[in-house]
Amino acid sequence: MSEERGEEIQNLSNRRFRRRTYLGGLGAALALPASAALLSACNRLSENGGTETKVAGGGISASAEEIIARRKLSPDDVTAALSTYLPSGRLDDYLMFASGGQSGQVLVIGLPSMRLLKLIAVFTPEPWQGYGFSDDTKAVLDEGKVAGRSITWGDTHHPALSETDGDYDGQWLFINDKANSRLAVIDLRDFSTKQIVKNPLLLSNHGGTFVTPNTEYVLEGSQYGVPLGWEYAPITEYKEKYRGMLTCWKFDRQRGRIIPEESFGIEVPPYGQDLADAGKLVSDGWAFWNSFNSEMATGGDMQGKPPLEMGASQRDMDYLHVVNWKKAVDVVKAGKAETIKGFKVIRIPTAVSEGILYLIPEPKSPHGVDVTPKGDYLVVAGKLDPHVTVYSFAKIQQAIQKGNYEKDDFGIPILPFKDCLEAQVEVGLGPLHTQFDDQGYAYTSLFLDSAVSRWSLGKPYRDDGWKAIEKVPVQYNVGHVAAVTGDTVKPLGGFLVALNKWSVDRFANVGPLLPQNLQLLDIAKDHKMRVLYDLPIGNAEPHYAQIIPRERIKAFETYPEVGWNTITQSKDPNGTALGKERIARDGNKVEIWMTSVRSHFTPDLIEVNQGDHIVWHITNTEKARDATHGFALPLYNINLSLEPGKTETVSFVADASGTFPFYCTEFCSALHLEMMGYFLVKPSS
Ligand code: K7E
Ligand code: CUA
Repeated sequence: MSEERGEEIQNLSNRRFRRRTYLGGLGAALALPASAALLSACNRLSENGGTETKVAGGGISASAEEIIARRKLSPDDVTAALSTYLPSGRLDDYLMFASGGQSGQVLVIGLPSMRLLKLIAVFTPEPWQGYGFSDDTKAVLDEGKVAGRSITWGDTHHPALSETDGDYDGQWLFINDKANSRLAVIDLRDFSTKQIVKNPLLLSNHGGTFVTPNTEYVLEGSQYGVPLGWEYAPITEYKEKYRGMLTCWKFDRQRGRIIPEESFGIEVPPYGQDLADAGKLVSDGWAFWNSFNSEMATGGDMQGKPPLEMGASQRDMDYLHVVNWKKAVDVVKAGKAETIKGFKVIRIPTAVSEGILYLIPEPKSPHGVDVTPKGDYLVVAGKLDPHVTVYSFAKIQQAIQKGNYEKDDFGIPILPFKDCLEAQVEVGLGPLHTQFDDQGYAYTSLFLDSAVSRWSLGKPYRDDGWKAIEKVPVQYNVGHVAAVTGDTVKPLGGFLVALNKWSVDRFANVGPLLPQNLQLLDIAKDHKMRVLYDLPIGNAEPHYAQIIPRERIKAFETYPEVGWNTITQSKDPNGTALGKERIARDGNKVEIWMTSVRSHFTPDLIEVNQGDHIVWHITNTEKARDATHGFALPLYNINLSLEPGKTETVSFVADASGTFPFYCTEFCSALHLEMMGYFLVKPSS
């Protein structure tokens, strides 16, 4: 923009500002509890010429106080804005990976700005990334087929960043699909999905994905019991035939893949296993799952039985499942697992006799279980109990040693509740999930109260003991909360995000299906908690999220070499250098090695015969950051994303004759519109 033109716009906007009524400015603002520093800053600004401030270049712009007055901002609003605003070009300090709920995706959000940076396609085809259009990404989605059927969505709940020594290392991300009991592996070098695994014995999961402290295993717990392998069984045989399963998926960091052959499940009763967490430090080697239907209710509301949710809430206690996964690994290695439909499973009697599985009563219908940063306590939040219940890992171990326990109907030891209990803290109504900070505080979401509770952990975290400190309302009905590295051995505190289920009146009316509301909270130690920012999510319901310092992510800026295969993360044999483009025919197979570079595809004219099998490789030979091209082919439903260096292959039968202009879908250059070509398919008769 020229200086002259800039000044013109500046003057125009000044005229507009002058026409507005000044609303009383700081006088009004001062009456409210105010940040003195902010107000004096505002005052300093306004001393510089009353309500208007000179800006460089001679123009006049609105003063901070004028904007505050015009926009009717309270001092709290202003400090909130100052806490989250990022000038253009400045980077967020943290990245939040949030589940994308029913979209089957993962959302990447910058903090503190709360800007959406990316959607990572996982269980759902996604055109911008060309995900589910190229041969390789179709193959990833096909790994998620269930009994041969393509599933075109996922219900993602719990993202898990890979960990080293119990802390996020920024290398991998895992996420579950609750709807079909699947897991995905995302490589954070390029933020894209590399693998989907289908649990061969289950149809729903929930307590996953959670990783062990060095990402040896990715844990996945079933939710709704089925006969393992989900074959038909009458509901009257629920107790005999239906089961849950806790699956330990082996992750091979070198290969960047889950290895199903080295993975296994632990059979458990059909108690409706829920959320989970892996032990760490002192509790490394153990994992914990809640359950909410130890009643084994099966519904039948139209057959004169209590509705399922009532049946599932009859007892005062459900069971926390305490699992020694390290011992389970040894038991599988010793050949003591059975194989069901090709998958290794430790049966309940073996799990009991080997000391792998214990139960502890926990208050009615719990939801979250979260391990404290030192691995020494487990925090269980019961939806129908206003307390969080804190178990001591040391006491659990003592109770196991002591050995005089009752057993459930399946012969599983039940450790006495009182023997394992450390504390109960009344935090409020409907506690669900808990995170931690660097001050020895815990933060629990309160679904029914629509609030977040801050409470203090007892020793060795804080001397003030186990007690509730304060509550801050959120809008509304919070599910999970996520604090910066808030479930690791080194929580950093500072910020917390409340992932709210309902937004009701927070946003402009966009019809009966409302966005979710992700709220950023300031949880710094020196003042009360406060809500800073509302981020509407308008494409699905996020559940859990994890927040990692930005600098721990070492993603590629462009692919390392031209001709890169993003699934193998190595050179693609069909990567094509400039000048090496060609078209080869072998019978009715036509193979094309194409390049893209600003602003052309080579070749840009391709003629084939109707019925030919086309194998089309495209290499983006660009080396400049952000020089992405797209590739769209009409009728054939093809859209690729070609980031700098990437090679993609798409295969199809040219079964429709016609004249097909293909083109670049990214506005990549001044001659972007000219970046096209013709694919001519000559009719066979
Ligand atoms: Cu509470 Cu699936 Cu973690 Cu939703 S779950 S909130
Ligand atoms: Cu390449 Cu537009």
